Amino acid sequence: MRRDFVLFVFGFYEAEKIKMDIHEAKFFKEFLNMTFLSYSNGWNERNGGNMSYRLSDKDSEEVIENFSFDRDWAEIGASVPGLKNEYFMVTGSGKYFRNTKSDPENNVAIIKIDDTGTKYKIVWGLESGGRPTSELPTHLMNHEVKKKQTDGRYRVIYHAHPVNLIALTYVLKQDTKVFTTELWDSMTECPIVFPKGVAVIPWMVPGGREIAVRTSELIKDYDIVVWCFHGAFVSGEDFDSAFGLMETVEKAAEIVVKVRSMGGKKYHLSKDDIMSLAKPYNVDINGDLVTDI
Ligand code: 2HA
Ligand code: ZN
Repeated sequence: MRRDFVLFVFGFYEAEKIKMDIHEAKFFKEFLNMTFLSYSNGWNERNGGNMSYRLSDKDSEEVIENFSFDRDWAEIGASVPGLKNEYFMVTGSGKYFRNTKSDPENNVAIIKIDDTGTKYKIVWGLESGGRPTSELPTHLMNHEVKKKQTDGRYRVIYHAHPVNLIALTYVLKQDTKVFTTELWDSMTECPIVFPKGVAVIPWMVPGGREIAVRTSELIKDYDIVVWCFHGAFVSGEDFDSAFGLMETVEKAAEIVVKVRSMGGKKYHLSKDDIMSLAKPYNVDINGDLVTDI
């Protein structure tokens, strides 16, 4: 009798422990903080940019009682079997990063992928209607690649329109080596923060499967892909690393813009200088990407 009572209380405690208002969940708060910070940095005008986070089992167990499963399944527009039954927090199509934090119910959603990896269902949010981001195919295809490649460590895909990086796509040769060398050679931290370099793809129509396929091919080897005349896609283990990468690349781009406005670089970090950072900082810098500029 006593033992039953203890088990009953313990069971009740366990049930209580997983019941959480979604607004209190760490991933939820971090997602909203990051979208607002990105907006505040001027990288997400109007409905520009989008973000997605793959929930861990612990995240979804904690907040599952906030979900409702009665909405219809919808087509993703891509096939991502490696993500079957996963939950994602995503920004809404046409919604503004400026508003996500103050009104998450109407600007973001949590979706569940079906067990074929071709459909999704909104289980939380977008209460006044709407769909997940127009870039959902790119987000999910990138997640599928990164989940597999990193054994599930990478959870964040983030797209923004950072000013200086976009500006550079009108001036620099639209080439992975040229961008990587220019940016590495603009601040010593750069080869350490993004040792794999920066991939560049020429202009393409956004929102479709074609750009999703091209980006997901490149995200295998690079954590950041620049979309010329448009913005950048970043992948990261968590919110801090994804945001930190965008922040560092954009700051490097700003330095390049300023230096060019002052007449251009008169001095450079040499390839040897760049490569000499690898050992003391224990990073694998891809020296093949350093080119003459
Ligand atoms: O969400 O940024 O690329 C609007 C966009 C599309
Ligand atoms: Zn965009």
